[in-house]
Amino acid sequence: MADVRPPAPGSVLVSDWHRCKESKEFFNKILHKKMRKNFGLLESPVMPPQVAVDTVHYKIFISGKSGVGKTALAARLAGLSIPNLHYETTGIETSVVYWPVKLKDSGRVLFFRLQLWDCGENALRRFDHLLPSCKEQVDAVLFLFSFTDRTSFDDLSNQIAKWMVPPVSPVVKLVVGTKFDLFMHCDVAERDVKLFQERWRLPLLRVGGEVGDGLGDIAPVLNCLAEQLWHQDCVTAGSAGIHTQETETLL
Ligand SMILES: Nc1nc2c(ncn2[C@@H]2O[C@H](COP(=O)(O)OP(=O)(O)OP(=O)(O)O)[C@@H](O)[C@H]2O)c(=O)[nH]1
Ligand SMILES: [Mg+2]
Repeated sequence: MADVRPPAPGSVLVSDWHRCKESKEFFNKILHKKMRKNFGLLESPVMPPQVAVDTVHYKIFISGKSGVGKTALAARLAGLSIPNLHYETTGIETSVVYWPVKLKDSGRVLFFRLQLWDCGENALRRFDHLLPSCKEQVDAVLFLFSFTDRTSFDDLSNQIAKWMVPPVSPVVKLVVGTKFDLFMHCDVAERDVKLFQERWRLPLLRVGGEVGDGLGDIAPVLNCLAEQLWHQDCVTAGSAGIHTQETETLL
């Protein structure tokens, strides 16, 4: 099946829902003393029984050359601090991020459970068995480049093209430019980013800087990812009303 075209931003989910008062009771479940709660593999947010919320599960692979900021992005999305030094990831590390969203059409609230797969680029090259397990049943790929490393940007097309070859089943593709805070060392011109976007027509987000204690800096990435994933599932299921993960409903 061909890849699903990304929906227009804000057309599937309520944008900036984390800023609405009514979302507080849901976002409070992923926070503890204003910091992000860390969820182990078997843990999940618990809502009171009268507020039953379904959880939908996805596997996300973070791709990009060594030092581009894959581990840092996984930490940022999970609300953890980012190590200042580059410690090469020696294998696969997974982390779980929960993110509540509100569907625009039905007003239904869902928890997205995103399992992030971060694999060190040098480990991927060294051990042939790692990439197949990262790719297995993956729902989305985040293609990373660094604004301070031109070669990481130039290599993007190559990376994306590899995921376009059939029989790869449809996966959501998102491009993330890291180290946007290091503008003094910026090596990728805005003009080139525009040309890239015109060619690939993929959502492109920019991240950088210290991890803030609010949700504001990660909300654009997580909302964009959740929106694409939900849309892809609806299109794959053949009808916006029938969702493939309906059977996993947790009541
Ligand atoms: N200023 C700034 N530094 C960043 C950012 N993202 C990552 N870094 C730094 O870049 C370095 C490398 O980041 P990592 O996340 O470890 O790189 P990686 O892609 O996981 O690399 P491998 O595990 O070797 O494949 C670290 O020193 C981070 O602190 C960012 O957005 N801004
Ligand atoms: Mg790493």
